[in-house]
Amino acid sequence: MIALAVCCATRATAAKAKQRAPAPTPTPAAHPPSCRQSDRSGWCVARRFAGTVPGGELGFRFGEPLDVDGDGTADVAAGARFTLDQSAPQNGNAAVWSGATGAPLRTWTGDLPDGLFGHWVLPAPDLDGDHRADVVIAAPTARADGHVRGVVSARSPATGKEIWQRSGQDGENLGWDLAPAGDANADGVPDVLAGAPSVDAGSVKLVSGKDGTVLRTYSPPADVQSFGWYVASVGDVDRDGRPDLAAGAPLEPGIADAKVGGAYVLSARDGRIVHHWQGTTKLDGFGEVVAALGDLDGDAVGEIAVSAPRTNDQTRALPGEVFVYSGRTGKELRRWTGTQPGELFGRMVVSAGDVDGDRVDDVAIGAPWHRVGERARVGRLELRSGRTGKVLHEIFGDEADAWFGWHVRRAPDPDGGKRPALLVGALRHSVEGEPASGVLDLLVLRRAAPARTKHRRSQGTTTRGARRSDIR
Ligand SMILES: [Ca+2]
Ligand SMILES: [Ca+2]
Ligand SMILES: [Ca+2]
Ligand SMILES: [Ca+2]
Repeated sequence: MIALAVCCATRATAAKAKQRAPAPTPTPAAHPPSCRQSDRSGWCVARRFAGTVPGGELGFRFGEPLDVDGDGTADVAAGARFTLDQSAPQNGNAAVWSGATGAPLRTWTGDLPDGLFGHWVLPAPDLDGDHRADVVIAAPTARADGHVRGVVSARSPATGKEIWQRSGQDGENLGWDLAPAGDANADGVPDVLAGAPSVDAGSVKLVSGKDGTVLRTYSPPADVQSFGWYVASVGDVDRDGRPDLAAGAPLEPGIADAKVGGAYVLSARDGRIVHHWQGTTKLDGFGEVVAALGDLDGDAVGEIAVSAPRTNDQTRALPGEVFVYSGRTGKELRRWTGTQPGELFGRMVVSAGDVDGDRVDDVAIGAPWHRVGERARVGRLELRSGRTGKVLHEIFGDEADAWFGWHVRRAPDPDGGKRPALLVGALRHSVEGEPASGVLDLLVLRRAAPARTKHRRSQGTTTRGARRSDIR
């Protein structure tokens, strides 16, 4: 209501103000302008990738763009998991668009009824040896041998062909979440973490990027349910030289069996639990998203974010929270709360890279149900300084029921420079009047020209050994 009042007061007086005050007033809660239509500093939309399936919800989960066609510009891949095909429901589709031109490069149609093909579309560095990036696509409710198992497949955008396919175990929903794992088995091909949260405690599989073989299964010792709902590779927290992994278990029972949710960091080497955190109430949704952050406190180990978006709060009275824990000690370093009840703050959290240029990685947090005036579920993205925890930027969606900020990933500067860039999904944005088609906006931050140029030796995003006193 406050935003609306400010908005309308500004508009009502705009005609009078125009003549005596030529400087434009920034519109509250506005979506960034197109980079082509504005040369002002701040965030602008370099390109919008629009879903083509009415109700398809493009971009439920997507990865960082990579160059699939070898033109030197990273390309965007995402799926619409609710696509109807041949009158069978929710077959889904997945597509790759040229980052340079916006043209579609490749589209795959799911052929597994109710499979939710395209639920996750993860670009991966070259898997089949043709020196071009490929994609890994999840259909987590797909059936195989008559059972719901989940199917994950790798495909080449260059040829369209399937490189490998992997089915999960009976009922486990393999591929509910995906994350890059780096080259874990040192065979020269990058591997993938795939969550399978729906059987027993739930698990995370390390899947070979070369042939889809399950190299290792990670699971907690207790039956916490839903482990692997969300997964992230988190860098080497136990300092044994190998990157480790984090996983969320948002239905984990706590005291009196209330599903308070949990989150874990496991050693990649032996599956040992390095850290375990729990939510406090069954409303939390604690562990729905976990993320690897940069080293925010200067102890040379990256931190872990865990969100509690309050998804289960049917009264929509709670705004959601994001917790930042020390990767080294597991201690809570920061706790951030949303700005509006029911906005699902933390339904997405991810490292945003160094947005403000202070060499410490910053954090992007989505609140896809944020209301703007009378418009419900417009969505909001909040950028927080990794160094100070302060809000650096707020970016809003541009229509009601857009769900802007549902999913977010870093992206390379589309012009090949070093500007911060983010790929932000608005899951239920309309396209040409068709609701819930979904769009992805590639946002770029243009900085004001600096008053003077400082010589900078390092492009690193961490400041080693510099403990920051503002962190608890
Ligand atoms: Ca390209
Ligand atoms: Ca390839
Ligand atoms: Ca640290
Ligand atoms: Ca920063």
